[in-house]
Amino acid sequence: MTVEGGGLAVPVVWSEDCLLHRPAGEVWLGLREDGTEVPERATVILGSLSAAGAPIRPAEAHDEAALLAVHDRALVNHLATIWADWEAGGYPADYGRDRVVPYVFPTAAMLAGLPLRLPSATHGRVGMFCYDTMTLVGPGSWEAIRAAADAAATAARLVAAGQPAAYALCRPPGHHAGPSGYGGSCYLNNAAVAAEALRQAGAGRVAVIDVDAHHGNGTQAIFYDRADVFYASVHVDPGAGWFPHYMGFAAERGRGAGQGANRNIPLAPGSGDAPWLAAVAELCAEVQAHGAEAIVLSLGVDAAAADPESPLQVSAEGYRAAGELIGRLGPVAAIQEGGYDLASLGEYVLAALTGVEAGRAQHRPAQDDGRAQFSPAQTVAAQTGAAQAGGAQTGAAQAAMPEADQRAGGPRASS
Ligand code: SP5
Ligand code: ZN
Repeated sequence: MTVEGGGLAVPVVWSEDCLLHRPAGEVWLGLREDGTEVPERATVILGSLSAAGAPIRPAEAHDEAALLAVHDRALVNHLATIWADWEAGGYPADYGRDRVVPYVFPTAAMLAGLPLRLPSATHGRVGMFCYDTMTLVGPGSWEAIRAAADAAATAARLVAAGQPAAYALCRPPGHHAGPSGYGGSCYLNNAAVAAEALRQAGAGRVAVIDVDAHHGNGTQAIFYDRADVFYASVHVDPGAGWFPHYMGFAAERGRGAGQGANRNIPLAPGSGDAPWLAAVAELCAEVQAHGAEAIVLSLGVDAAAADPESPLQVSAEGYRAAGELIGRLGPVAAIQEGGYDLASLGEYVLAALTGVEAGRAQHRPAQDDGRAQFSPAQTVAAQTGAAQAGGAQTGAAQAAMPEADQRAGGPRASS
């Protein structure tokens, strides 16, 4: 999987609409600051991958069903309509509030056992969906949120269609967005959309490996009760004082049918390549044992040494090595998450994808009959019987792929 001249062959799925989201800051500890989740992040990454020769593919429009597979309708409707409501309510023009920010949160402590009601006031309603003050909505936000999810679904489709790996340059990021709420600079969960798309395309079991510096609480929440999607994350220890503060602990191992299908490895602030790569290797071993047939890589590069949002100290070579370990597991849909140091962002993403590509070249599927894109990683899954179930689903999914193409080319559901 190399291009002439040795460049990066992994397709990069992209939409210019991802630049339309301009949060214009974040409110942190009561003060509005510039914020680090800026449009330039995407242009820097795109420039780096383009210069490396990667093919750029347009994000294909998907209908609402792709979003509703992992999110409540109430959240999707809120995100699709809140800016129009905010503007119609005169908040920007009459009150100087140029972005949507919540101020009241219906926490368990506030509700005290009473049922959650939808507030009549627009400014009262925001806190029902947005769980922090750092995740602002403005005029182009919904178009970008939607484009990022489309890019993720497109990357999953490319992988289901036989690409060894594909990368979605998603912005805004997604792994902090849960079934019914958003925060942490994330709105809809792009990685979850990709994982669900891979399941529906015939992968019997999928794993999300999350190497963003922060715990992906949203992705964990979406799949916490499910055995078919394993969530695995290495991140800075929330117990040491880091976002998202309330989850990401090692004791969180899944629930009900999903018991054992969730794995968190929190690291001490200051951790560098050695402990971080050891954690990635451990996550890979667990993903393999789970029998995942396809991998979603939540590729945040904010564990970079120079990143302003995290105290981890991982090098670009560390990210390359992680990508290689992950690429060996099976087909990879990589989804951009965080990463905020504009000077090194492009180098880190390129390093990670270069590693993924190298790992994919080393991958030897358990059974290679020339048609099955999805097959369980190694023999562990075969022992559990997952191999046969996955193989049977794969054939049907590939037969159905032209239909999926037609749907992807259809109009977006209007908001
Ligand atoms: C996707 C992702 O990486 N989201 C990161 C969310 C964590 N943001 C925490 C922000 C804390 C405030 N940052 C202040 C930086 C110094 N002004
Ligand atoms: Zn992050």
